[in-house]
Amino acid sequence: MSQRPSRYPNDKFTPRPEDHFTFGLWTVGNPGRDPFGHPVRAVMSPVKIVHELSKLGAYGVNLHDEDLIPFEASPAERDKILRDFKGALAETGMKVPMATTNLFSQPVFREGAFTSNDAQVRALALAKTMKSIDLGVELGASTYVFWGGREGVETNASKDPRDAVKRFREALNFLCEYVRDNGYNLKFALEAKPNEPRGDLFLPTSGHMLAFIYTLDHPDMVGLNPEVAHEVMPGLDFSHVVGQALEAGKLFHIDLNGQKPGRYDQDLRFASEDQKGAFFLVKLLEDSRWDGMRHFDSHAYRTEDEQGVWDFAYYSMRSYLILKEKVARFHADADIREILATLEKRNTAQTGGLGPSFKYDKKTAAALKGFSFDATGLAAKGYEYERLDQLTTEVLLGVR
Ligand code: GCO
Ligand code: MN
Ligand code: MN
Repeated sequence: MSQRPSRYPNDKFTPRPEDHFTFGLWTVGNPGRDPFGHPVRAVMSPVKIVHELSKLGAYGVNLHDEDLIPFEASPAERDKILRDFKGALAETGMKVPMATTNLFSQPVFREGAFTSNDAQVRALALAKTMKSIDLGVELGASTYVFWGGREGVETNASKDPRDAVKRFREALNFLCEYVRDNGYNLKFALEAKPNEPRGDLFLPTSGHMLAFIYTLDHPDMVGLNPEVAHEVMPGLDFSHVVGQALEAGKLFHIDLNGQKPGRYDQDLRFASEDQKGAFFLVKLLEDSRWDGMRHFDSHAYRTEDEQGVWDFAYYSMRSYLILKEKVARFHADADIREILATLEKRNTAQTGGLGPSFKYDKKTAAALKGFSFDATGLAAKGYEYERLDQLTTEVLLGVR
């Protein structure tokens, strides 16, 4: 890690490589193009991005094949780019924990990649992904993300959604075999999104993806890469999404950013929106001791120049660390602990000598059916969640 810019404070929220923060090359490299306007920032080379992020305390970068190697690059160009990039990694100690394929930018994928109605396009998507997997593995990646940007429709007249699911399954089964056959140490992480850039995308939420995973030939190799924005767009609670993924042992990767519900994918700086939601997310990741990368998939406002991009990156990491400290405060707060202890007493309460958890046998079933419950007494006592939430809010607002 080289010299941290003096613009940023050196305090307990200063990011360090051991915090395992990563950024996509495409995130800080985003030149500020949108559907209505041209780029507002110069294109930055991957080598420069690696050096700058290293100064800010990041652990590594993640990439699509085309973020590093242009689609039309000759073998000689590819070798040179790869040599320079590896040089920057070696110089800074930065890692590439995750790689993925761009199956959405090239016009040939306008109708889909793995789910395209054209079998030659599906073949091209497989070939491009295998080459991109080789590249990722060469750079040390152990997670491979699948985001189906063009795997969707504008009109259901064009495709039977059952065929889309079948084709996507066939592609993933094929690619799992490819990884096994080559002896790669690589797991797949599926990223859902409800819409954009297609009118509707197949397998639109992490819940859909999770159910789909268990229909694959090698479900153990495949997990999830949920993104804050993609689940907040349709109004879901992201912590519930991540909680289910964690509980199933399927949180293989995560895309952190900020988003207002019901809008296009805003890709805002992490914790710049819905700080309470971000707090509960950090709490979940930290409480579960999840050991994955804290990856940011977001970009700086289009209003920003290059300095604004580094501010965006630095503050993404800083906000995570501030929220992590708030989580520690939450756990240490005596009043919060008291409410949680009372809750835990209720959680372990016995019912006629049975409980607190229930496993079926005939005797237990008969005992529960015959027990005389005091439903009125049970209903009478409140849960103190107004106070619990206010205390949490006060921790977040900095007065506790
Ligand atoms: C998006 C997605 C992408 C993917 C990326 C990696 O909405 O554009 O979030 O940024 O995460 O392609 O697979
Ligand atoms: Mn996104
Ligand atoms: Mn993403």
